[in-house]
This record gives sequence, C-alpha cells and structure tokens, in this order.
Amino acid sequence: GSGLKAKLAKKIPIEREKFLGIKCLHGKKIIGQISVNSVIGGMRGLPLLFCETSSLDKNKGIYYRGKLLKDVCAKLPRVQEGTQEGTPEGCFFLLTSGSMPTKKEAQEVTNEWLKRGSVPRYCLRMIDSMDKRVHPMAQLCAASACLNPQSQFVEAYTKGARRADYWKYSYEDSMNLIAMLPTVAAAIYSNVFRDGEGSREVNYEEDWSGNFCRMLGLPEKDFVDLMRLYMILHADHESGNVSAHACHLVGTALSDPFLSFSASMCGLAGPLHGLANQEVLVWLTKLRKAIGDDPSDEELKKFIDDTLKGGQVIPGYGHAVLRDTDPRFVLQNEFAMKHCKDDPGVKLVTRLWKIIPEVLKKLNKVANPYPNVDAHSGVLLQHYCLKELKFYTVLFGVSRALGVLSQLIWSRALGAPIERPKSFSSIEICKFINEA
Ligand code: NMX
Ligand code: MLT
Repeated sequence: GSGLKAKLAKKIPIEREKFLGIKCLHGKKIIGQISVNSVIGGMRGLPLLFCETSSLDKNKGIYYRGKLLKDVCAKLPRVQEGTQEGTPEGCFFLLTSGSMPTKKEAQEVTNEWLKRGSVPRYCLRMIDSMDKRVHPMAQLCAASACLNPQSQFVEAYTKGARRADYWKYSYEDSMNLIAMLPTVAAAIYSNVFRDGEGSREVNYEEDWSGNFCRMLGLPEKDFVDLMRLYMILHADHESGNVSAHACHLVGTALSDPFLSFSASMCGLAGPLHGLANQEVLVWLTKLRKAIGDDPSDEELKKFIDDTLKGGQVIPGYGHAVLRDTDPRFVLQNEFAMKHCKDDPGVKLVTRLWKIIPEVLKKLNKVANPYPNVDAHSGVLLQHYCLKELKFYTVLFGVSRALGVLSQLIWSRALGAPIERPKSFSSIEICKFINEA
C-alpha cells in the first residue's frame, strides 16, 4: 500500500545509482555466447534478460528476492485469523520491495487492494456481452486491455511526465489492476459457467483471496487457504518465461500496464505455458475414463505411451529451464497430503510422479522428465469443487499478475529501454557461417 510505495520511493534512487554503476563499469563485459542454435532454438539458456524480482535455479527452483519458494511460503505473515498460509498481498510486497513484509505491511497491501477493487461498469458490461464460446483466457485478455482508459501512466505520459517518475504511475496502475482482477475473473467465471450468478462486490472484512473465492461461490476456509498458496506459487518465475517476457517486451514500448498485462495473458493462454494446467486435467480425465481410478502401473505406462505415440506431449511434465521436480509441484503435493490425501485424483497424480519420468527418460530427448507446477493444480481445484477446467489458466493469470507487474514497475524504475534484438534470415546465417 502507501507503505510499499514509500519504501519503493526510498529504494529506487539507490538501485538506479547501482544500476548505472554496473552499466558504466561493466557494461562491455561478455557474459555469454550466442550460437546458431540460440538463434533458431528459442534462445534456450541464453543469459539475456534482466530480472530483479526472482531467479530460477535449474535444480532448486524459483527464488523470490533471493529466498527459496518454500521458505517464502513458510515465512510470509499469516494475516487473517485461522489461516495456515501467507497472503499473495505479502508476496507482492516481497517481490516488489525486496523485503519480507511485516504483518502490518502485508495488511496494508490488502487494505489498498480492497480500496481499489471495484471494476468500472463499462468493463463489466463488456465482459457480460462476451459470447460464452470465447475462452475465459481470451476474455481475461480483452477485459484487462479494456481497462486501459483507467491508466494513470497514459494520463501522466500524455501530460509530459518525467521519465524518472514513470514507475510511480506504473505502480498505481499495477495496484489498481491487481485489485480488480478477482472481480474481473469471477465475472468471467459466473457468466461462462453460472449463468451470470454470483457477487461482484468487494467485502472489506476479507482479504484478496477470500473475496475472490466468495465471488466464485467457493468460500470454504480450506479452499481460500489453497487459493492463497496457489496465488503465491504461480506469481513469478523470473523474466524469461513467455508471460513475463511478453509483459516486459510490450511494456518497453511504454504501452501501459493494462495492455502489457493483457499481452502477458495472451502468452499464458498457450498450451505449452499456462494452459498446460487445463490440458493436464483433460488428459487425466481421459486417462480415468479409459483405465479407471486405480489402474495398474502397466496400464498407466501404456496410456502414457499411447499419448506419446499420438504425437502429443505429456502435459505438466518437462521444463525449459528446470531439471528436477518443480518445487511448486512439491508444495502443492504437501498441501494435498495435509488436506486431501485420499482424493482419487491426488492419489493418481502422486503415482504418476514416479511413473511418467521413467517413460519420458526412455525417449532420450526430454531435457527434464519431471513434473512442473501445472501437473498438480487441477486435481486440488477439482477436490474443492472448482470443476471447470477452462477456468484454470485464469487462476494462474490472476496470480501471475503479481510477478509480471512487479517486474514492470522495476522496468520503469530502472528505465529499461525498448527491447529490439537483431534477427537473421537463413541466408544471412549461412553467409555468416561461410565468412567465419
Ligand atoms: N512430453 C513429451 N515430450 C516432451 C515433453 C513432454 N512433457 N517435454 C519435452 N518433450 C520433447 C519436446 O517436445 C522436444 O521434442 P522434439 O525434439 O521432437 O521437438 C524434446 O522433448 C526436447 O524438448 P525440451 O528441450 O525437453 O523442452 P523445451 O525446453 O523445448 O520445452 C516445455 C519445454 C515445457 C514446453 C516442454 O517440456 C513441454 O511441452 N511440456 C509439456 C507442456 C507443459 O507442461 N507446459 C507447462 C510448462 C510450465 N508452465 O506453466 O509454463
Ligand atoms: C512459468 O511459471 O512461467 C513456467 O514454469 C514456465 C517457465 O518458467 O518457462
């Protein structure tokens, strides 16, 4: 909240100095090499991007501001009475400011988001006018882009704001957007799956997750705790993943945070990225239909093989950077073991964790045969009666806002220039090789 903005106002000038120092003293140092494979292979592994909020270790997983995710989960202050999890509000404070919030600081962010949470009528009308066939993710992209008239950044830029102040307006837009997202997402949910039923009013007694769950019609205490955990786990994964990179890229053109976030969500909506959480449930549902809830190992292996033979990937497995089981998968499994270990879906996902890697390893091409974050989330949501698979990526998106928008605030704070790499045609690559 205002405490967070004051903290940033103090920290940003210091970080700018540091940044400028690095640029002046070390700007010309070489930290990586570019091969032809880098150019044609999705830039895999290239140290190309800047990210202050988080960093990914290929074996240990994501660190938020230098803290291992499981420690972040353990240490975030528990704000609401009786909750077992920290709040996404506290997580946003950590990602943005760089320090673990006190209970009071996390509560201040909650209060700010409650104050800023009401969605303009025209935006709700636009959501209400959507055909139900439009995928909830496409609706989220449209809704966040259509909030752009709210942008304080656009207004300030138009009036000639100083570059050094851009972050302040990006901060305001980001706070407003995050505050509105639960209502936007719940409105999409109620239109597509509940014939428009459900509340769109913010209740000041609840936190951000409590409000979201109530608007979805799922106010059960354990589900709210799952949602708090889910929102913390999916928030940030450094800046090279598709959703974070899309937000950053679009933001460097000085498109406002609403448009940048919308671009981010267009990327998250792809099956190799965030949509994988929907795909996992589609796949598990087919599996259970074909071989039942308690199949033998042999039946499972055959089903996995058949998927691969059909030319499809096993959704929820593999990763571009990670080379071990995703700690976000493990943290969800720990939650499941505590709250619903006998759920048939949870049991199946836990068994597959041992079996799928063995099958993928035999292909001799999969760089990481272990589960990622998306392999687990769906069965937990199913357990708590959030059954509509097409909505799952929207939950990921609401959470991802915390990471990509805190990155965006820092991009404006540090004056990130427009991103514009050089590209090569195949003729140019061959020419380059011949001349080398
Ligand atoms: N099932 C089958 N084959 C796979 C899988 C998988 N889960 N993962 C990778 N491969 C294949 C991949 O298709 C490629 O084959 P080919 O050479 O024939 O094109 C080969 O293994 C090498 O790919 P990798 O270098 O291991 O993976 P890459 O870094 O290119 O891609 C993913 C990473 C995440 C896109 C890939 O592992 C995948 O498609 N996984 C399934 C989808 C998924 O779970 N995505 C969610 C990621 C997390 N998130 O939320 O964003
Ligand atoms: C993410 O959370 O963004 C995914 O794990 C994908 C990635 O990091 O590339």
